Amino acid sequence: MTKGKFISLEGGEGVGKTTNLNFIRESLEARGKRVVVTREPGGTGLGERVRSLLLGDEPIVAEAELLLMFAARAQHLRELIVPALESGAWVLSDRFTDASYAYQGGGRAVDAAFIASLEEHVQRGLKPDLTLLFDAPVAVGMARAKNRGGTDRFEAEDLAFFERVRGTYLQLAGYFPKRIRILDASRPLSEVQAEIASHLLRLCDS
Ligand code: Z5A
Repeated sequence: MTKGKFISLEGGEGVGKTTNLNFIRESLEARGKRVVVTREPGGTGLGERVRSLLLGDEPIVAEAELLLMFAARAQHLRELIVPALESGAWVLSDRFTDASYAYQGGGRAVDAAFIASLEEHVQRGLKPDLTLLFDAPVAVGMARAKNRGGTDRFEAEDLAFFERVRGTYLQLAGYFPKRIRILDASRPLSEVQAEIASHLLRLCDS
């Protein structure tokens, strides 16, 4: 039984997850919540090392990529997420398992049943209380990300890959409409943040 709440931020590249993470942290802290901010892949010493492998240049086959994501996630859950939730903190994660369905499942065509079995064994029923899905046309996210410079192994993928990722995220939101809230991230930041605030208010009051 956990005491804190678990929020994940999802979406394609450049849609504003990292930008809004700070806004969410400040909003929750203003309401007296203790907040732990983390990310996937990453969040622990091991997870950050796995992240370097995953974002590096070395070719990685799709199944190995998925297993590395879940290896980092297993460590992340036991070392950071579960203890933080049990201590009453709110955990904000820049990406979580929906990204595995979207990128490895949708993007790289790994069987969703394989992902679901890893999810079941690694998470033992733990899922985010709220997932904010930042959605924007792929070209919008790509243009924003380009301004930042540098290209990792995922960012080197083509438009069709990111269209499949986006399509899978939207499909997941259709399957889990209570947990996953779609935000139109192509709007000005102030409008996106007003909508985030209303979702947070609802979660704080629940
Ligand atoms: N991955 C995976 O394959 N499987 C998994 O299971 C997991 C992850 C967990 C690392 O993710 C990679 O791991 C990711 C998927 C894979 N690869 N990709 N692509 P990451 O989250 O670290 O990297 P990212 O997705 O590339 O994040 P990002 O490009 O940094 O995007 P972002 O955080 O969503 O965007 P941002 O940095 O907040 O914003 C980008 C720019 O847009 C910035 O200049 C902002 O000021 C600007 N911005 C943001 N919002 C707005 C609005 N509303 N208007 C105008 N400008 C805005």
